[in-house]
Amino acid sequence: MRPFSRTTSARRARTAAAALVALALAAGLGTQATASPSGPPTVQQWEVTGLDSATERTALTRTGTAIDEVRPDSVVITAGDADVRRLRSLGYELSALPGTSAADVRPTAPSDYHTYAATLAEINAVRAQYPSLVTTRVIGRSYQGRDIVAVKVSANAATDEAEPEVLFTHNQHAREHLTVEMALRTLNVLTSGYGSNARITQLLNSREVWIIPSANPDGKVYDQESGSFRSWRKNRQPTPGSSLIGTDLNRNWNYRWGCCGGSSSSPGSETYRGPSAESGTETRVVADFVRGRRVGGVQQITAHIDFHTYGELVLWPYGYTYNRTGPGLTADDAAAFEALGEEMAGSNGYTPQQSSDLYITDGSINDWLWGDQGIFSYTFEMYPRGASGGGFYPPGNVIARETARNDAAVLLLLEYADCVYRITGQEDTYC
Ligand code: LU0
Ligand code: CA
Ligand code: ZN
Repeated sequence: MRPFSRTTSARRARTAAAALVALALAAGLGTQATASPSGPPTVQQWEVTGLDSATERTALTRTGTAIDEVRPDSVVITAGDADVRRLRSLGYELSALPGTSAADVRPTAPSDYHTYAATLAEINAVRAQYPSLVTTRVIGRSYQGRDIVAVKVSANAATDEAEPEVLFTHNQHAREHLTVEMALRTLNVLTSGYGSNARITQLLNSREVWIIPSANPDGKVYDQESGSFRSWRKNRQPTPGSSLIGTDLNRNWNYRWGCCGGSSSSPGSETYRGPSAESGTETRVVADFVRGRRVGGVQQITAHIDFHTYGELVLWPYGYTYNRTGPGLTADDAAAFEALGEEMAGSNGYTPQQSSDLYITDGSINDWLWGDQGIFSYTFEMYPRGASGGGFYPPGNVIARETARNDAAVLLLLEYADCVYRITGQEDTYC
């Protein structure tokens, strides 16, 4: 039960205002639509109080709002002035979180994180140092023409050997820069460990690892390289027939796309799903790459993590339904997802849960990779746990610690990649 009656009245107000949601959607809620008549738009984080269940959080996302953080009785969102007015008119109660505007996060300098160019330079340097372990492939180009790179790490990397493959994707969301640092960390840990660490040596002798350090380079550059961060989430692709820019790549995948109220049809929304599945240039590039890893009709990639920030969570599918099982996701599959998810979370101290325990999402990468490709696909929401740790922009001095924190989980995933069902003792049935 909810402790305060004011939240009950807030809920009643929201119910009474439900018809206004359609209006809000038509208007296109989103941080780019925040021009204020009284001055320049202020985008910052707000706490929305009186929400304590996944269904209530999903109701909020149906207004086109992206949730940054889930708290026991509230959520945190990023919003501009117009968003705040609109949500208040719908009956939501919002209070500003001090220290979360773009000006406030300037102490976290954009230069604390690798730029996209610096990311590619580091990858090339590692490849030059370990030519037998590392190859790179430009799998396609972003909307604005930047290279989308997949880095392969394996013994005899230049040869496509018959070994289980593991995929790590990063930076679907532009402002989640810590995830790019995570990609570089994994690349460095694996290459430097080969030949010196017996476990890593054995894993690279028997697995092929693909790292896509940035699935959204245009968004990353836009967010990072203007001098201060812009809190940008989506890609930078204009929507046809609209002046608005950006598709939420993690609502654009082609599995139950737009099915279930877990994304927005409004181009201005932070969770805009795009005009069609895989309409996002970058979604299409990564999806084509994954489809290309089918050899003789068999998908070579068996396991995957999509890195995001923030919340310190390990999440698994489905996101489009609250149900634990669904079409193509049996009770045995769910048990394996949960067991491996919990073991990885045990190694990094994150909270393990089904993705929809937060709120419904549809068109997410996890749902497509599992539902369409049969890949055990997780999302890691990295550091921090909450806005007070810096939200999307934690200080640069936490990068080393918070990426190293996932080393063990990365190795666990590689270890189980030959047969994830081994974790529940069902290898004889499924592998
Ligand atoms: O896409 C998202 O909304 C993710 C969470 C889902 C994978 C369930 N959260 S994020 O956008 O804050 N990284
Ligand atoms: Ca190999
Ligand atoms: Zn994200």
